[in-house]
Amino acid sequence: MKSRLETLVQAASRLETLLVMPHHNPDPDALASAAALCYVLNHQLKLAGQIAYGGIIGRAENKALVQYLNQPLTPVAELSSPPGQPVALVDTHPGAGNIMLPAGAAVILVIDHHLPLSGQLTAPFFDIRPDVGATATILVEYLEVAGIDPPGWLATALFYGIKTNTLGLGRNAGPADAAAYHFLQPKIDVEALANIEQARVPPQYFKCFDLALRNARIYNGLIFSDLGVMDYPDQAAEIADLLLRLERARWVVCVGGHQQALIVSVRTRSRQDNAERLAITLVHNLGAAGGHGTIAGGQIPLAGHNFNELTAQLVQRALQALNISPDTPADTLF
Ligand SMILES: [Mn+2]
Repeated sequence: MKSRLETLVQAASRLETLLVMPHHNPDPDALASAAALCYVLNHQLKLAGQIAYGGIIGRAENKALVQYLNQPLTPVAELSSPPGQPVALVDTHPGAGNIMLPAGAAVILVIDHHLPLSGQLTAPFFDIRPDVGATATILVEYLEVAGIDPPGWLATALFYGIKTNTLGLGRNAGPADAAAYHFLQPKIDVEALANIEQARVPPQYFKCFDLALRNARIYNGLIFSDLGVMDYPDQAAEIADLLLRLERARWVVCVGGHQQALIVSVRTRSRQDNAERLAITLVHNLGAAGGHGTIAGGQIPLAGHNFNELTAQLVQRALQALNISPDTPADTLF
């Protein structure tokens, strides 16, 4: 770990600026990891990283986290990055399908826990560990080895990142995640965390739930739900997590439109199943997907597609991939 820190510091040592980018529509793990990387580099090199993100931060908890971080986050669209702008990617990697780099950007650092699907990474520094449940876990190791005692806000954000990504260490988590979680726990701001987790939501939030539950169709162990047009892209994942609790559920696929894309979220209950593989099969030839263990997601550009036909096609693809007869009658929730 010490040599990894040295290599990281070395790779960033001559930079004057650094754009730190989490993936599109960043989640708490991506946001906390971006903030932590800035903190480490500022501590080690006095390098002031700028965090920039694409997509939107829509989920109420994530908005509350951003407010709590009190750290400027710039939408990519508002950037004017010079050619050759050095970029660090966190919780994603080049070619992942959930990151759009500014034109001419040069990826210098990559820290992620998603396994690259194809090709070799050529960044000067990369630390990719598919065996950990959250990128925040990796950043905690850098803080520890650098001898940094994280301030309460950073500990809280990283803790929340690990907590949400692993459902409190219960999903896709390993020993490194547990160690990071317990390292952070005494340092967190308990009240702030409770406020983030219980963030207030607008009435539309429940409207989306209502639609998702009415639209849920159950085919043996697969639940498929079409959320229609969503207020923010994370809604598909949020509802997929909820539906996965249904007694009969082994797989959940939720789809919903946001801006010009169909967002696809995939969940499975079984550690033997591979959510990423199903997500990739679903979007094959249509869009991009990625994931980690039992959770995955993807998106399909809607241009040139009829929303309902596309959704029907995804149902057929899911049934075929899961060896469920296409003639299986669909049940409803109630
Ligand atoms: Mn993430």
